Amino acid sequence: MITIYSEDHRLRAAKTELSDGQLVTPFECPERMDMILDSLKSRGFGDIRPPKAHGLGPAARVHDAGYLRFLETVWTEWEAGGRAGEAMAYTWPMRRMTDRPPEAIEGRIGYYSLSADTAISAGTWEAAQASADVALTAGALVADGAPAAFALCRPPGHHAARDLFGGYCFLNNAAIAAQAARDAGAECVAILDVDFHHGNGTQDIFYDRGDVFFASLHGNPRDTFPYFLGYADETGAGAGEGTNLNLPMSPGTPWVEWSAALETALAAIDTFGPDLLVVSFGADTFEDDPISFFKLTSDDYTRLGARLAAARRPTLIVMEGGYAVGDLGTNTVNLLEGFDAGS
Ligand code: 7XA
Ligand code: ZN
Repeated sequence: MITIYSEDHRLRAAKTELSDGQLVTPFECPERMDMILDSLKSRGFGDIRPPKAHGLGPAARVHDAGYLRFLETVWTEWEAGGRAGEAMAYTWPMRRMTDRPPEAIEGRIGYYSLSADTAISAGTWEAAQASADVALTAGALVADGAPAAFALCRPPGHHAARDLFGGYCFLNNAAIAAQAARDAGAECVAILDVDFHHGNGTQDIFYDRGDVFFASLHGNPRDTFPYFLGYADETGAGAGEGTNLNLPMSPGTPWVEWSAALETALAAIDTFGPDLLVVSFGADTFEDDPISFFKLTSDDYTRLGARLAAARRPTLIVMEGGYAVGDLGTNTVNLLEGFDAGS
């Protein structure tokens, strides 16, 4: 399987994350990619290619124009105010408040964010654009006939909504690639999100559309991030009614239970009959992940890869989360190896 990867991810190098009431070194760090690259090269997945630049057109198909302008300028505006720290949100439009983007950057950063964990620093915007290019370039390979491709995206994307960043995400790479596939002629696309966290951004973008099916296996939002979306009763709206499937699970969920939910999702996707399957893949379902609570083992990722291959659809695998950095390469390449073996 070919991997698309950009060194520009290193431009995303925030120093701070608000976690457990402290400013810590971000879990979503550049070393994650180094571990995956090492494993790819040592295990026979050395066909690693750079992305092509696509400009902002494809991102503008799923993201709000004001939001994209905000991402482009937030760091410059923040820094121009003489602030010593990284750009962080600390106030949000809440119940019974106005829905208007303020002029001041302290307000606008809250308007366009869903959480306080994700600090913005120099280079974040450039890295986010490169990450979307990675997904688009890998998607183009599949559109051109490759049975599958791996988009080694960083920063991740599935929490990024039409006009919100957070959860380490800025541009929704999977959604941008899915929309690009639609624009290139795919009649319908399914996105299967197997990251530990609910893909609230992807759900938000496609919730009222009948041409993109979204299925997500994730930690129950009553117990974990993103808390305010991802419940089983969110099934889609309008033309999208019935095209959103949430399968939330409890702390301690092991493969036997998780894989039963996977079968449910794949059966629904099969009924939908997409031309393309986009897999939002996070290895934070791993038993030793520091911020998650499922119990998948390294061998389970091989099983997952084989099962995805058995779906027999053109498949774009898009990297999302995974923070057990020492095991991340093994787990990710296990998935790819399982997929190739099952193809
Ligand atoms: O898939 N999403 C992630 O892996 C990032 C989740 C961020 C959670 C932050 C909680 N403090
Ligand atoms: Zn995650």
